[in-house]
Formats: sequence, structure tokens, C-alpha cells
Amino acid sequence: MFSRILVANRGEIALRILRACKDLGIETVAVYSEADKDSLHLRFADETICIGPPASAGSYLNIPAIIAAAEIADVEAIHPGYGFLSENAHFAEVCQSCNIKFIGPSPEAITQCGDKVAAKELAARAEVPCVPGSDGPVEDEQTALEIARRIGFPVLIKAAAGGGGRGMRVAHNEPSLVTGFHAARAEAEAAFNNSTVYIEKFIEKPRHVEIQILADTHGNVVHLGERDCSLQRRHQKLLEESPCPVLDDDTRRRMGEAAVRLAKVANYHSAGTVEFLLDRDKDFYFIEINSRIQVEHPVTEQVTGTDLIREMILVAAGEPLSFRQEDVELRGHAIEFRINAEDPDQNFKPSPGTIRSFVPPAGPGVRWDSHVYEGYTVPPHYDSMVGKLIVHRSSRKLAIETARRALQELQMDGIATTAPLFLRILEHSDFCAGEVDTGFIDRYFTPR
Ligand code: MV4
Repeated sequence: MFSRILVANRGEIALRILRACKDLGIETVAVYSEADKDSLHLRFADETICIGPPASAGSYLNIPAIIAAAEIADVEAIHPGYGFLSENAHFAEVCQSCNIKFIGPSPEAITQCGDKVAAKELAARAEVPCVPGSDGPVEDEQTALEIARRIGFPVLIKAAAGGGGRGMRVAHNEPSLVTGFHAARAEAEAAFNNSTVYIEKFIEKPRHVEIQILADTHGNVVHLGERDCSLQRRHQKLLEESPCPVLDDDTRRRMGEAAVRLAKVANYHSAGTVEFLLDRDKDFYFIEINSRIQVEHPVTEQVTGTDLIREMILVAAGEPLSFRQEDVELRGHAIEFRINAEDPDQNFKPSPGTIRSFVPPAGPGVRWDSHVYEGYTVPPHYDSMVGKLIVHRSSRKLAIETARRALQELQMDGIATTAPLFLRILEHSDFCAGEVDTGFIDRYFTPR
């Protein structure tokens, strides 16, 4: 087992990882930027090292600075958390060459997952259902037209290096396909330095359902049920829940088994997420694999009673998973609310500033994962999440009731947050009925 780990992240996930290390008896090293000198993650760690200026390019994305810190502090492993360097294959490779264990999948697996075309090829090989479309990159508009005629409109043009919806264009007819093809390529080139695009049938009003997997280096791969992440705005998730309110046991089992097959074909070791679209006929289609621990992992931890960060660390140290597939049981219902320092009444404008008075939510069925405290100043340099409220109850109905109570308990004066928006969402009859899709927020909750 590791005796000393460096946490290459900030905010709530840094705390989450430090806590898992402490539970395992592992010493910790926190790194921080100049903007984070008063951050809680520094107080939770055994040692702290400043790695650069506020802008992430000079600090949390600064590979030489992080590696230097790891060498100086003499750690055996680095946990990257989510965002920042978590899906950077080059960073994972540098760690490897410095004899530091990167707590995540291999550089090769990260590279394959990061290329959506390569990932889709793996999925097809693993006999995982994929959205009908081009089998591979589409090089010219003539080919794009032929594919669209074969699969039928509407189609979606996607960037192979994509993410966050960039380089994506919907086309409902041939002229818009031609325009969209060139626009998507130009956008992908500008955003990712890679103009490769592919084409899929456009699934209308899908739900976003993802399967959590864990794989060790001894050939054990398990799935831990699904998360429904349909509630999002501009590709930023707002709320995630497990189980998905409309998934039946058979579909869940087939999705889980598909995710496990994919992990095996990809030679994947660590925690990971296989993303699917679920259409209105309850057919599911693979879209992407995320090769990191995700923001929304706590809902899975709550319904499965597992500690995903702990398992991730154990697997990276070469230990076998602590449980088998038949031990995984989904109990009750969990919902996560991302509390962001954003004003939902001002088009989600970021609202950094100092938290004047603060009362965290608590009580039965409530988990609060956050790095903030009274007097803490939310810096403007990073993403705006100030906490995650996770409720866990025996049923979805009870989870919603507890969420209302917890959101009302939460007090965070001095900055605007997304908490009031969630109270309105929880009153919406479609949400309460579990009838949401990826367009829900734009339909009902964008500027009225
Ligand atoms: C799709 C789709 C419909 N049909 N693919 C958005 C970002 C990327 N992760 C994949 N995305 C989508 N792919 C096909 N063939 C709709 C989306 C999509 C979406 C997916 C998940 C969650 C929110 C979304 C919001 C808009 C579009």
C-alpha cells in the first residue's frame, strides 16, 4: 500500500481525497495556488506546497511544478481528482516515467477514452450498442451526405476530441449538414487542435444515464448501477440521481454488463464512467467513457454503500477490489445538487465573493461535500461549485422531501447560489414524476 499521496486538486474533491487517505492511514501532501492559501484542503493535509499563481495554467495544470512538488515531498502516488490533469494522458505518462503512481487508468486507456471515435470502436468491439452513424471519422462533405442519407435526418456532427458540447452541430437537412460539417470542423480545430469529426443519428430528448465501473489489475470489473444526469444546462450538470427513475432492472443489468465488457476490452483499471443516451423507447446507446472520478460519484456511493475514492486508491496500489458484482446492491434513492456560486436569476452569472454567514445542511439522509466555511472567499479563477448536497433516502419521494428541507437549511449569505433554483425544480411536477430529459432546464428554467 502507499504510505504517502499527493492530491493534485483543490476544493471539495481535494478534501474528499484527503479524507479517504486519512481513513486508509496514508500521509498526504496538498498543493495549492496563491489564490488558495486560505483553503481548507491545506488544513487537512500533512504537508502543503505552493505550486504557482492563481491561474490554473500556472498551478493546477502546471505539470513540472506538480511533479517537482511530488519529488520534493517524496510521495509514491498522485490523485488528480476531476478536471485539471485528471484526463491528461501526458501527465499520467510523466508520472509513470518518474516512478510515481498516477491514481487512474493507464495513459493508453486515457488516450483511447479521450478520442470519441476510438472509444466508439472499442464499444463496437465489445458489442455495446452504439448510436447509428459513421463508423469512424468523416473526412469530407460528400461522405457526410452519404451517411446522413443512409441513417436519416436529423443527424449530429461531433468532434472526436470533443467534450462539453463543443464542436457539435445538429443538422435537419442536407444544406444544414454541409454548413454544420464545416462549422464543426473549424470549431473542433480551434478548441482541440484536432478537426476530426464523426456523425451520429441525433437522438431527440434523450436521458443521460451513466454507469459507474470499478476495475482492478487482477481482472475484476464491477458496475455500480447508474446515475441519471439529464438535468443539465449548457453541458454543465446541475443535479444527478441514482437510480434512474425510469430504468427497469433488466435494462440496468444489460447496461451494466455492457459497461463491464467495454472496460475489459479497453484494458481499463480504476474507477470510470460509461455514458449512455436513453431514448424514449428505453433503448440505450453508448456515447463516451470518462476516465476519471466524477463530480457526481457520491450518489453512487450512497446507494451502493461503497467508497469509490478508497477503491480507486487500493486498485492503483495493486490491491484487488474489496467486493464482487454479486455483493453490489442498490439501496434507496440518492440525489446530488451542485451548489454553484452563480445567480440563476441573472443567466447563471458567476458570483464569486466572501461567504458572510454560513450554515451547512445536516440531519438524517444528508451529506454535504464542500470546502467552504464562514468567511471563505470564493476565488474567481476556478469553477464556481461551492458544495454538493447529497440526500439519500429509502425512496425517491422521501429523498425529494429531505432535499427540500436540506436546501432550506443551507444558508450561504454574501454570494448568490443555485440553491433557490433547486427549490423551484423540486416543485416541478415533471421532475417529481421523474419525467425529465436533457432539455428540461432550458424549457422551464432559463430566463423567464
Ligand atoms: C448526443 C445527443 C443526441 N444524439 N448524441 C452532448 C455532449 C456529449 N457528451 C454528447 N451529447 C449529446 N450527444 C446523439 N447521437 C445529445 C447530446 C446532448 C446531451 C447529452 C447528455 C447530456 C446533455 C446533453 C445536452 C444536449 C445534447
